[in-house]
Amino acid sequence: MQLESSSTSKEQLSFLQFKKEVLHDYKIAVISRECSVLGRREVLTGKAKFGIFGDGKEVPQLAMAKAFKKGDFRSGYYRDQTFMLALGELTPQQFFAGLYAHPSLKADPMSGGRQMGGHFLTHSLDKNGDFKNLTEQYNSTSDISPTAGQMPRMLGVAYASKLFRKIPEVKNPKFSNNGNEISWGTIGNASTSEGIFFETINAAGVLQVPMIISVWDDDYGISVPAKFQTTKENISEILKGFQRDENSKGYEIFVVKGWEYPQLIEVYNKASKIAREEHVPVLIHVKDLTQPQGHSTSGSHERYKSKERLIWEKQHDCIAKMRDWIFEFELQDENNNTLKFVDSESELIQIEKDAKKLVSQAKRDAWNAFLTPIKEQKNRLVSLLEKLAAKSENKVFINKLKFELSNISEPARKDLLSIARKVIVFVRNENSIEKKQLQNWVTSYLNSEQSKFSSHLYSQTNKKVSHVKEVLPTYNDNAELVDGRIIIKDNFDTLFSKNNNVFIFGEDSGNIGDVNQGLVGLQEKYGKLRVSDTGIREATIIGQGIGMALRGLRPIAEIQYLDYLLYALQILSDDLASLHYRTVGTQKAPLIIRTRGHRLEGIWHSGSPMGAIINLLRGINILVPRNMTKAAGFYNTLLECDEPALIIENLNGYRLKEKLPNNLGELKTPIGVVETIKEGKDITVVSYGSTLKIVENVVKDLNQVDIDIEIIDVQSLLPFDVNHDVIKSVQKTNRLIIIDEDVPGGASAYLLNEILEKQNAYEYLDSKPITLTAKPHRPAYGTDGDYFSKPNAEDIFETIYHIMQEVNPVKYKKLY
Ligand SMILES: Cc1ncc(C[n+]2csc(CCOP(=O)(O)OP(=O)(O)O)c2C)c(N)n1
Ligand SMILES: [Mg+2]
Repeated sequence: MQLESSSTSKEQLSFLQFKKEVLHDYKIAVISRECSVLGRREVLTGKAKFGIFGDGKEVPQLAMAKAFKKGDFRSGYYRDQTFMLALGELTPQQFFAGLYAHPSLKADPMSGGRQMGGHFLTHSLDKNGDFKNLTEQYNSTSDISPTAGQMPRMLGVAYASKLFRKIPEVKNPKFSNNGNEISWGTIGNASTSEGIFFETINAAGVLQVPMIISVWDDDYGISVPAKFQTTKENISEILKGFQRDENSKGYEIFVVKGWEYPQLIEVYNKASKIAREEHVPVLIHVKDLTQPQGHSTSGSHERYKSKERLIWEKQHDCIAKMRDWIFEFELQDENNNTLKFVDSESELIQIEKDAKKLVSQAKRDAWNAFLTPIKEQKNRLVSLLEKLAAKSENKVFINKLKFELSNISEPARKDLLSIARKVIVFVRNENSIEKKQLQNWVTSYLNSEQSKFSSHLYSQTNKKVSHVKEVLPTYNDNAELVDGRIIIKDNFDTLFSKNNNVFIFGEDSGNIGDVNQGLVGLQEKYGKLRVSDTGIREATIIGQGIGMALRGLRPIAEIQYLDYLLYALQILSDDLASLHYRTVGTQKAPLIIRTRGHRLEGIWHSGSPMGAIINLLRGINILVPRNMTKAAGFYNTLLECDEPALIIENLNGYRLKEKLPNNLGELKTPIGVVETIKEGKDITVVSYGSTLKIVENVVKDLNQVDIDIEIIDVQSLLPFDVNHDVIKSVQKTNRLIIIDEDVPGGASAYLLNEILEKQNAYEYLDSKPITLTAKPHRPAYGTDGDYFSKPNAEDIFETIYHIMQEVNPVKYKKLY
């Protein structure tokens, strides 16, 4: 409904329609407010753990919902419940299910209880994990808690519209209608202080994409006022330089008060027209918003807001203002009749009463749905304990625990399991059917409930990485020896020609074909949108990829050097790595991140922070190919899968010679499978990436002193050795050394843990297992810096020799 229609609607009928819409909006607003009010109460009475609600931000969200079309996407934050309610993508009952953390997608479609309430999404995938028709539904990417964390992907979602519009071959009716879709963002005023906010704003201006970012400005970020958050205390004021004009492209910027319902509708209409039609980014600064109940349930704003401010907030509560506007609205029709939305206040009071009733019922329903299955289990358990106690010599103890359990009227799963598992300890020496029944109950309950909290870290569909079988490289008889970079480039060439949905982008990736020439000539061949340069902005390069992947494209985001991945680590960890898990497999972003690293020169060009990466990025496949043929094989594998991955190419491998395969684009490196690259009998050497070359180089020297090593290439850190091949080697050699360039206790410790604990290697070891790593500091510059910082050939030789020397000091004399 446009504002103009209100002032020009002379006909009774259209006025009636307008009135209906306004009153419906009002109803949504009060329902939303009531959810916040009761939600807070649920936390304060202990039914829910924490609550962060959308009160005080209701009215602008109604306006945003009106301009939001099917096919559009939202990337927002925890205040957006009204928007979701207005679209019909959230019901009050689901709102409460989220608050109670009901671990079921049916009850809580927003995350199956995994996320704190207030984190919203829509489901992009069907039961098989395939994309639904995203143009026929409202879409919301899945929220994350870190402030401004929604920004990078918002860019990618918007950028996808540009690609869908500009590249005819990419058109796909399931994903886009000529790129008409808008990426709608919301963010709190204080969160605009984050670096990734500014990085995203700049990138969207450069890329000219249909992104509308609304800043919900309530002058505070928890207790910290705008004065400490934003220069001039005014985000639209300081972003004025982004405003487009006749000479240069940029943003359209609107400022509007958060309680002016008709103006908000007008602004949102204008904004959506600009973004949708012209692909111009828009900033809407929504001011004068309030926090009727304070920031969240963990504190009260009376502690830090002045009396005057609190009074002002009461007076400017957007719902109260909307109510006044509805109540006072009058229009003369052509016959001089006065048209009003309501004839008396009682109509509004009725709406408010109905809303309260509805929300209260929804809350009760959600709580009952949450509690009933646990209570049923509780009753079963109580009866099992009763029976067991009757037979047990530990009757007194069991009865005490049973009594404790009976008294918990609203139990959690934890209460049940804690008590049952304690009882098992009491009856450990007993033998009875009742004990067996209790044991069965514990294992089956643990079994059935654990997956509710732990499933979907990776794909569970037939597109998971483990489903792709290895395809070995094949060679012509007279296969050429070429630089590794040629192999990677020719492989990309084949991939781009085979699949129009594949894109690659990063710093220097386009025009010069990346800093190591792995993409040379490909921009010319496939165009500036398929192979493109980006600004220096690692976090939003990743966000660009996440957003594109969420919309069905197959992006490869390039981070120039591994060391610079750290700028993107937050978004990789918080957003990409957790995406499939936190959405319980209802969204996927099979983004491939390409980077290069390990051995080079200097503190910021030769890092290998693999421990940090594998620990922060569970949910992403972490691959460390030893050469470019292996790397090419990983890209080919991944493009058949629906999981995200990071591929770290060897920086020093681009100029090393490899035989040119004749099945580029087809060869596939399996993921999660190690490779034995040299057999030997004395010791198993596990390594990966650049270090492997050095290990290979000491083989001869070790042979000369009669040490025969077996070398295993890890290839894939996450997942690692799914077939447990390393243990087969250790069973033979009875000795193990793990070598990498990470710090002590980094990825080598992870590998040791996997091999010792998961594969039970300790049973077969005759020598202490050793990790040989870099020094704990960053690698110093230059040849000697490298030599003294990272494991070198002599270190490797001597460490292995030393292990053998301990085994047989007669044969292997001490070196020092
Ligand atoms: C990276 C990060 N830092 C800190 C927090 C803790 N935190 C949660 S909300 C919030 C304030 C956000 O204020 P604003 O962006 O204005 O949004 P509002 O809650 O006022 O709507 C803070 C500091 C967080 N979630 N993430
Ligand atoms: Mg704020």
